[in-house]
Amino acid sequence: MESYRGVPAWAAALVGLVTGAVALGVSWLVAGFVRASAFPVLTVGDALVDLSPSWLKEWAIRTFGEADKAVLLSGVLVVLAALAAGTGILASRDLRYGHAALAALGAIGLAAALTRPEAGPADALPVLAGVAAGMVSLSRLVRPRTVRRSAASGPDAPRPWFGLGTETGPTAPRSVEEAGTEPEARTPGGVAAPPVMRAGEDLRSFDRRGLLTGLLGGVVVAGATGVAGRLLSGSAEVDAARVGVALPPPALPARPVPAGSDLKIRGLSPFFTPNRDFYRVDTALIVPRVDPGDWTLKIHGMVDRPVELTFADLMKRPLVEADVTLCCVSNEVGGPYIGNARWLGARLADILREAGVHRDADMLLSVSADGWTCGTPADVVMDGRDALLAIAMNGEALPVDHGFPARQVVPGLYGYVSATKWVTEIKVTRFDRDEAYWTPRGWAAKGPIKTQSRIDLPKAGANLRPGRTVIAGVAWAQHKGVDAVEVRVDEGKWRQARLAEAPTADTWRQWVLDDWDATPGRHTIQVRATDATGYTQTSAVAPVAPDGATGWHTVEVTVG
Ligand SMILES: Nc1nc2c(c(=O)[nH]1)N[C@H]1C(S)=C(S)[C@@H](COP(=O)(O)O)O[C@H]1N2
Ligand SMILES: [Mo]
Repeated sequence: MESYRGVPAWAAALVGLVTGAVALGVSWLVAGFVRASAFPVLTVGDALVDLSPSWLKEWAIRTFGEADKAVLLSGVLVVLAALAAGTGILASRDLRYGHAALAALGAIGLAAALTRPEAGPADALPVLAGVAAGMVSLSRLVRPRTVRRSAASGPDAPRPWFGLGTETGPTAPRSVEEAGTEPEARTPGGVAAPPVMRAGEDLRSFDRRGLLTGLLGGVVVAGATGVAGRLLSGSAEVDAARVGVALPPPALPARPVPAGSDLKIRGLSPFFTPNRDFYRVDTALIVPRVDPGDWTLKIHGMVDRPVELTFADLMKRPLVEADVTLCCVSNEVGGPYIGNARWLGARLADILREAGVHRDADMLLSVSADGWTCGTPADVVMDGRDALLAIAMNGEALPVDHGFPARQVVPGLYGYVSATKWVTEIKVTRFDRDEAYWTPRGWAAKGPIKTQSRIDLPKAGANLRPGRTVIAGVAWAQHKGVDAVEVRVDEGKWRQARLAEAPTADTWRQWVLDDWDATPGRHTIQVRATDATGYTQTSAVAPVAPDGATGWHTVEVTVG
């Protein structure tokens, strides 16, 4: 095999990158037809999330917070870019090596696409189309060609060149050919021409203009397919459908929020968390876009009468409004993964009763449109609390990020065992027969929320002026209720904070201590809550896994 060392590595790498972009553009376009989340970058990212050990996931959440997905996807793209550049370099040696590299990448993509829990055979199409497009792009950009040489150029020899076009086309390597024979012709008016190749050298040369044209063509293909894919993925339609949802009035409005539930202190979490500020935790790299017109909820398993509800059915049911504070089991002590909202939805217990749940069933295994699963204790959902199949959040249809068109909300349980977003299925079953997504990954099968409290003010590390200083925060013990919050400074005496009102035991309560006299120096502020069962938060520090963190939130400040 002839060596093409003369092709600069940067050009070969560029060819590889553009080929990668063409492959991804075409595969994104096809994913637009099949299913947006079948896009290989996403399926590979999803597979990495599934394959990574719990400690790595926890580290990623701790380190990157809600940016963890963006970081993961950027990582996948950077690695892909490096592999694409390498593919270009291989292809500049021998096109077959390049094709083999693309096929190997395609195999990884196929494995990722077809092992997704929600995958069907059609999920192979975006990868196959992308690999095919990449191969075409690579063959067109790296094409060993036989160019007849004039006598001055030496013996006929096959030689490679980069670039699109045909031998007689506008980008054919005329300059190389002609340069070898009559360089003057390429130098009109005696102006210095770009460096020309000499006979013998041109064997290892490439055509810059052809390369540029080819690369531009590739970029245009990648861009056009990318845009078309975005339009096809249907996100615009779902957004429109969401805006078009006319929320029915609640049959059972929420308990009036007592005056004084929100102390309106600057820097303190407001009683209701606005939707745009509400934390988001899920395994979806791009959120499922579910058209309410196509949505159904199937209830099956250990029931007398399986049920299938449409969105219209759901909207016709008597809807209950409830204020519920949702929080995540992976919230560290003092962490941000908690928010309070007004939800509107149908009572899950009523729907389940209509289906006729068998006596020996104890688990509701809910499934979301992207295949994520969640196991909720049936007795908790049936015990009369406001366990909802929710369609609205703070007065608007659920935001897509928060589960549009429908999600579960169960007061008192961490989100991973209760709050399935984009829910499409509830299988009535038993904990000793079925396992939900997080259980084999090191998290407890059941996850009642632990009583907790957080200092919002002053912020950790704050520099404060001496004198009277407000200490304030939130405390929660969903479905039990918070009875007391105590604060201490520098391990001194615990002092009772003033508690704000709360409409029910299902929301957090704000608290404030507004007469701390801050003296110059460094100080440590701690908080602990007592719930309505009489339990006071333990000082023992437990990590978030397997069933939620414990310990007192502690904040250090400097006064000076
Ligand atoms: N479909 C789906 N629903 C899900 C999850 C998920 O990964 N996928 N994560 C759960 C977890 S761990 C939490 S804490 C809540 C968070 O809900 P939010 O993103 O609306 O705040 O959603 C729950 N519902
Ligand atoms: Mo969570």
